[in-house]
Amino acid sequence: MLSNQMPSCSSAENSRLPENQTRGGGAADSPLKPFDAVPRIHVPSPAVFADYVRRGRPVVITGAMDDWPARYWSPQYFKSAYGDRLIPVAPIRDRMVVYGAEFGVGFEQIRFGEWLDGLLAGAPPSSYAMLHVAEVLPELEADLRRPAFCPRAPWWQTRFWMSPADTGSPMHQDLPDNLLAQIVGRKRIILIPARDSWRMYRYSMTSHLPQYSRVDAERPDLARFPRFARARQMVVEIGPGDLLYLPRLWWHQVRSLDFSVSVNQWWATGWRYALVRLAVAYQRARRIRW
Ligand SMILES: O=C(O)CCC(=O)C(=O)O
Repeated sequence: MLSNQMPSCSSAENSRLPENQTRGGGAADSPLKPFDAVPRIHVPSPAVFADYVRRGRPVVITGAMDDWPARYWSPQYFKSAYGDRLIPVAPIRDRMVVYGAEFGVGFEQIRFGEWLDGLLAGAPPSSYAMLHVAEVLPELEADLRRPAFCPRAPWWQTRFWMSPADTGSPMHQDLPDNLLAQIVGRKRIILIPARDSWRMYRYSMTSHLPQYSRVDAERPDLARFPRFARARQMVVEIGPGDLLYLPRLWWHQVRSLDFSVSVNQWWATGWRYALVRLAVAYQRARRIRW
């Protein structure tokens, strides 16, 4: 059972697609209009990557994580190395992280070992482990690498995501640029460009979810959110060893198709660095957790 839930990094390699092919386009059961597919490229040069960033176009990068020690992570490893540590987890209801405008994402604290015990016994946990690496498990940084094609940035932040199979995280956007590294299992991501923000029915800026959408893109209620029907979407699937470049401000809703471990690296340069710092200060002042 466990091996089905937790493909090793290498055994799931065959879920990858050939270079330059994608699982782009609209989800089969979605009423939305697909537009371009997300390209897949092998490790780019800094100039090629900079062009994706400049144009704000998502891309899946293959072959860039081969030297990351993180590719050998497993639940057993986490249990023996960090089992006694307290980590934040977000409860799951109806296959989706619990969230609400009044409280944001409802985090709880649990011992990592306890969270993993259910998983190792074959009963998937009912929560999604998501944590800021520098604050909670800074040791994990040693297992990650900053890709050479990425720009030098004064601000980086790394977040760790460990989810049971078939868990969704809600549609939202982030200010920084993002590289989402898929380490174990597969994820399906619905992407919507920043220019369609006016079709996304954002929660109010005074809520605890100022960067979240009220739309569930997997089951959109078009009677309540009619503008969303014309939002352009891309759907991409990533598997172990894939790095998804997610341009700043692009909306994304994610579903873990398998037991899944990912890490994302956000970065900001230039004037956006100042903006991100302001946003972080705003979130801290209002105790917004995400
Ligand atoms: O993988 C997920 O569930 C969410 C990832 C995400 O929102 C992000 O990388 O910004």
